[in-house]
Amino acid sequence: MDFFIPYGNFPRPLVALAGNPNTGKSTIFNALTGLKQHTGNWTGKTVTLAQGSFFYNNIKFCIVDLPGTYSLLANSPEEEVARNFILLQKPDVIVVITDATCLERNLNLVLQVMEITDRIIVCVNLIDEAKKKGIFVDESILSKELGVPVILTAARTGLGLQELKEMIFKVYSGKIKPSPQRINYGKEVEKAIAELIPFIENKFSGTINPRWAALSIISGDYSIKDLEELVKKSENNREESTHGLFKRYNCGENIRKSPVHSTKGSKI
Ligand SMILES: Nc1nc2c(ncn2[C@@H]2O[C@H](COP(=O)(O)OP(=O)(O)OP(=O)(O)O)[C@@H](O)[C@H]2O)c(=O)[nH]1
Ligand SMILES: [Mg+2]
Repeated sequence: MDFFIPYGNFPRPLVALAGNPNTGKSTIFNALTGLKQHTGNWTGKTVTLAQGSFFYNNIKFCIVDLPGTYSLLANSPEEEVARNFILLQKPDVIVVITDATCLERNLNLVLQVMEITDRIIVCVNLIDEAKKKGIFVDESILSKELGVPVILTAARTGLGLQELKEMIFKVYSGKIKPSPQRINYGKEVEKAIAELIPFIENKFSGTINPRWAALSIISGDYSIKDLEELVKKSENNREESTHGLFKRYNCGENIRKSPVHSTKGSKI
């Protein structure tokens, strides 16, 4: 197993595993690659990434296990590494691993990744644990609501992992083209985004997703190098940014309501 920092050249096709902490990313990584990565949690560990590979249809996919993050807002070294990897390495496929027992909480990251890339698969893991709690996720409704493929897995027993590999291949090869539902942040914010995009395109000339960068600026995240220069453009939009983030959260809640059923009526 190799450890490395997230900059440099990676073999292609490149697959990234993203997700909230403790959703089973490393378990899935190990199962797909046959590697034995330590899956424990401990604080203060250096942010390193595990790289491995798997074959599907005679194609060797390089796969990277990103650190667990709740968002891509670069609030911590983990978030910064995950965000920079997704933005700069532009993986061919990003699998966002979510926890079926608390899907709503996980959708925030899913929606953020959907703002950066189209090549996304949502993996709803821990369905065995969810079942025990009487929670069932309808993958076809969730997939329709999000506009991206959804695969249910129980990584510990290997359930759904073959389907996951097949879906990675289909998204990579273009057999399936996800079309993520992008949040409409409302007139004011969308206007601010539209005004910022030309400046971002001019500055970064296609290296990062301009809509995502515009949203970051409006949300007050200036951590990407050189974004500061664009900040002045968004000075008038601070108030709307809070509104936009609020809407993002609410969207997660709405999606959660339809495809997730709890037979016990418990709060998910
Ligand atoms: N029951 C059950 N347990 C699982 C499943 N997937 C992972 N686990 C367990 O959940 C725990 C966390 O799994 P990890 O693979 O370490 O999760 P992670 O997302 O890599 O965690 P971080 O790297 O800390 O973000 C481990 O004890 C796994 O054995 C699953 O589908 N079902
Ligand atoms: Mg892990």
